[in-house]
Amino acid sequence: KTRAVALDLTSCDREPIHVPGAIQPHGVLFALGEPDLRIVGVSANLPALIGPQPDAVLDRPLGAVFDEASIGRLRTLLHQVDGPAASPVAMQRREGGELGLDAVLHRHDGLVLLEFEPRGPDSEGAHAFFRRTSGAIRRLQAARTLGDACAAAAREVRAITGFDRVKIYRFASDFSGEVVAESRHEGIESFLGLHFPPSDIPAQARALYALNPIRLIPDIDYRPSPIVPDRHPATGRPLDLSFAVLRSVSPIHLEYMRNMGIRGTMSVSILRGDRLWGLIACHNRAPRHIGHDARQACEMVAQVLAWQIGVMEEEAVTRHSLEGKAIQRRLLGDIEQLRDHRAGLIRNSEALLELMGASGLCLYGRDAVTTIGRTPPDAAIERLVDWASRTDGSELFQTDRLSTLLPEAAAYADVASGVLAVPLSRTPPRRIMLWFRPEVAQTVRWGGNPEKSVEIGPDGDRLQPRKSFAAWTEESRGRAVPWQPHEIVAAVELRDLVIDVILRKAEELESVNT
Ligand code: BLA
Repeated sequence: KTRAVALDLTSCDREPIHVPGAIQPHGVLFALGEPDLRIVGVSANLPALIGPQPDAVLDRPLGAVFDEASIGRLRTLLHQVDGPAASPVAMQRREGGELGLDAVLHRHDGLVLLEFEPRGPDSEGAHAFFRRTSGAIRRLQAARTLGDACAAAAREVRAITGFDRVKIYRFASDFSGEVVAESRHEGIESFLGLHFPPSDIPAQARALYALNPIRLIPDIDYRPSPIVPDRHPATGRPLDLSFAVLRSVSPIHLEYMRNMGIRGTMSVSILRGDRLWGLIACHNRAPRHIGHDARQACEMVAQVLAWQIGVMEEEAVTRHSLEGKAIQRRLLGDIEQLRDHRAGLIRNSEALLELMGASGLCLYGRDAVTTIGRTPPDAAIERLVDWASRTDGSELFQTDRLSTLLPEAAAYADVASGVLAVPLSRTPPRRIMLWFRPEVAQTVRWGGNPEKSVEIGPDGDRLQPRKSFAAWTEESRGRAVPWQPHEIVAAVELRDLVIDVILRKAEELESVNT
């Protein structure tokens, strides 16, 4: 093994995956200083793929290895790009000629990183590339729902890459995730609908994937090739490979894939702005390398999908708001007809709960407590209101894990782990509208087969999906689905409507009395 790793879940977040000191050996990495393109670091497998020994080229200009025309092309590209270059540069050796490798480059941390990798069988020239990607994008854009769009993206990425199984993996707010769409070879098991705990893709990996949208592990059984020397000439620190396509990946993750029976993987980030919405995660039972062109095509599919997700999420919010308005109109009509806002709310209770994604509602007032759906017992509501008014008097109050704030709420976590409390009056005596959400169902289907005993590899038992899932289930006790901004807006609108009705009633009473 390349290094010892501590065997607890918390250390997962701390493995510095961007400075592994090594690359995957299917390619060669050069670290170059500017402006003279001096070789300040190179991977130890240089002789196997390109020629000279590392010692023979270190501290010499790149021209010691490649011909003048190649260096010229590289310099032109460097003038044009700041981050990663969009297309490979053709490089020829001074001796030995054509390489049959693609060379991609990017600038990062004051160095140029030049990476050689096998030319994909899919290298195809601009024309074919655009025909293929524009076809994929057209089919993707025909999707009408989020589910269709995800399914189409999975199909297109599988068609482009030939992976056995392509999944759209969506992160929840706690960074656990669910496979929401899948395209697969019939011979490989389905992951559709399965959930995975947050620890399977730890925080630093998610942060890196938000910056660098694609990674590739052609063969998880590779032996890392170290970079010599692994030292930034200016800072003395290990080389930052955040944006390198050849970056050697976490041995923990390799073990995880081994336990899953997978040999080759690729994943592409689905980014909404700078937030990681999900991943297109690809698996292969046999090793598989994907060339530069095909990777770019997959990145484009991910970008179009992200754009569609944005449009569809906005549409869903608009739809929600229109539904909210319709329910308000109905509610107002009913209140007028019944001459009682409580009776009006009760008559519309099902639609209201659905609109709010809540399972219970309580209208708490000094003279009456009305409950709809599933709510905590009256005495508990009494104490809850008392507590909420003390902590957060006149303002709207919301939580998706009540029992961490009010320990006694653990007793009714199954009906009210989430609470959204909207005061109807600013001063005592209190009137307050409380929406409740249950604990997230513990019935999600998780990604580990409880019947099958999982192999324990050299990195220990934490890589059993079942164990990490059990930890997550424990962790998610007492937690509800968080309240979304548009749901909070809907609750405030309903509050305003009810206040209006109450005020009008009070005025009517006053005018009768005077
Ligand atoms: C990385 N974990 C990953 C990646 C994926 C997953 C997609 C990105 C790398 C890749 O493309 O292969 C997880 N893959 C999944 C999941 C599915 C899938 C959930 O297909 C479901 C369909 N992993 C663990 C545990 C730890 C861990 C317990 O299970 C830590 C203790 C670590 N996973 C881990 C690390 C990385 C990772 C460190 C980063 C690998 C890297 O980029 O170097």
